[in-house]
Amino acid sequence: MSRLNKKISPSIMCGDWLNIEKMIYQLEAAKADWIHVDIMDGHYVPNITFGFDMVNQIRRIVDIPLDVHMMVYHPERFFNRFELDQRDIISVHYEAVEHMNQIIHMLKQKKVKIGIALNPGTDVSVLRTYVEDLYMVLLMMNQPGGYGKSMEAGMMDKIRETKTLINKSGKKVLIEVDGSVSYVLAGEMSRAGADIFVAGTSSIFNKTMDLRPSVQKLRRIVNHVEPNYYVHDLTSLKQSV
Ligand code: S6P
Ligand code: MG
Repeated sequence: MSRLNKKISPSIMCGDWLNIEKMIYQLEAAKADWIHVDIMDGHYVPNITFGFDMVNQIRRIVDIPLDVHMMVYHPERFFNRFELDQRDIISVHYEAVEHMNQIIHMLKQKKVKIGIALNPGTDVSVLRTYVEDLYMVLLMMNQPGGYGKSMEAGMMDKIRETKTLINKSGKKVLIEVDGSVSYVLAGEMSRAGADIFVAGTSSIFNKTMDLRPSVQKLRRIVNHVEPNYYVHDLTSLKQSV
């Protein structure tokens, strides 16, 4: 993937739930690449968000891919309820699934793109068995279930390890980072090997909610058109936190 092709996937759970339709159109107009939809079951994570009906309704009003992140035990129970197609990605959590091979088989039959999500504490080596079938690996930078949390220690190295594992496999698998993708950290995440950046309260869903310039700013940072504050510039770091 060329550096200029890095993608922004805004997480709508961080936006205005009472105006989701308006927000989706704003994100599309802001040239967001994907829409990230978090599905939570109240068991795998202590929170409840959207369900398949919401995903299907969003599918009907946009053309850009839906990036469906299932934080759900037994996600296979719901696959048939999603009206998704080959544009879209469904990611399931490695920790929440008993028979990953079966899940992968079902998602292939559904003809969607397949992602495996890992919690911060899950070792990237678990991906080796499945890398062949994956479109994407979703790396949580903090514990799933909420927003506005800090990045956990060791996550930049984890991105690098994932990139190495993928490179060794010879497969083209994308790396998505989710959680704490701030203007300060995103440049370094990108350098470490991340391809897709879930934009939440740490970046575009801030006080101003001015989505268009915020998506553009994050895009410039992950493509290194704007400087990487994390490493080089402590003055800018203070201004942009
Ligand atoms: C949380 C979920 C995420 C959040 C996002 C929040 O478990 O998977 O997609 O919406 O991580 O981002 P931020 O910038 O508030 O940390
Ligand atoms: Mg998510």
